[in-house]
Amino acid sequence: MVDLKQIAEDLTKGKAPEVKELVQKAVDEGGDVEKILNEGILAGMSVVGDRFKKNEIYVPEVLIAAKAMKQAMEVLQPFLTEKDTKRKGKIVLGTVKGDLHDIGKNLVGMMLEGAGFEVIDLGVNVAPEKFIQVAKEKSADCAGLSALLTTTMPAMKQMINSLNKSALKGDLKVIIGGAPVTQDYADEIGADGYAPNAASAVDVVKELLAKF
Ligand code: B1M
Repeated sequence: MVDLKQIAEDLTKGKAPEVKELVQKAVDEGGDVEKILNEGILAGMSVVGDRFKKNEIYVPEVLIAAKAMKQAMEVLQPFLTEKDTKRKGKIVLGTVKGDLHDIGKNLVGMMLEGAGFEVIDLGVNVAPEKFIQVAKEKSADCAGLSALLTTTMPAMKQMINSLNKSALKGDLKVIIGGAPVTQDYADEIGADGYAPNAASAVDVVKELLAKF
């Protein structure tokens, strides 16, 4: 029987082929898909998140681990859909209008996926109305906005203003982040949450969506 701890351990080291092979083997052995996800893949990503938060590892290591997670998820995905495994919540994520920086946003998305959330990545240069439109269509619980330019930060405020005028007001939580963004700015524009890095974004979203 595949040791799920081994999957977690290999994932923290970014050993993509080994992780994928072990996950496939665990599935072939008839293992519980949810258990493989939670005790193997997500347990590994949780360790990666903690180490990143403590500055024990850096962006490249996280990206390598996240790549291993993505490959392993390809094996599990068909079974997860089939079993309709309950995800922790749905997040529409994007870099705001006028801004093309996506490395940090992608990292946030990977960490959220690693923590068991469903992420709908809208990419870069996302208009305020687009976040709201897709959140409505997909019944998302949270919108994650990233900005790397001081000149694009006002697009976050525009999104919250539009949200407050929409039917989703109060239902869709908003978390913001990016190098020039601060907690003060989040408070000023009425965002529900702010996170300085990808690992803490997971904690903030968990808190915001505590009902799940
Ligand atoms: Co640009 N750029 N850039 N750039 N770029 C910066 C941001 C800049 C600080 C460089 C500088 O001048 N020192 C500066 C902004 C100045 C300012 O406004 N304060 C700048 C500029 C000016 C520009 C252009 C205007 C340059 C030009 O064309 N004259 C232009 C703008 C294009 C546009 O967006 N319209 C531009 C273009 C580019 C590239 C395309 C070349 C490239 C982006 C490639 C890409 O993203 N695919 C690029 C890059 C790479 C950078 C730097 C060097 C690195 C950014 C990065 O990826 N960091 C950056 C300088 C720097 O930071 N040293 C710079 C790594 C990443 C992991 O960190 O994104 O902060 P970060 O994400 C962190 C946290 O912030 C947080 O978690 C992440 C992980 O811990 N986080 C969130 C991010 N989003 C979050 C969302 C959350 C929560 C947390 O919740 C939803």
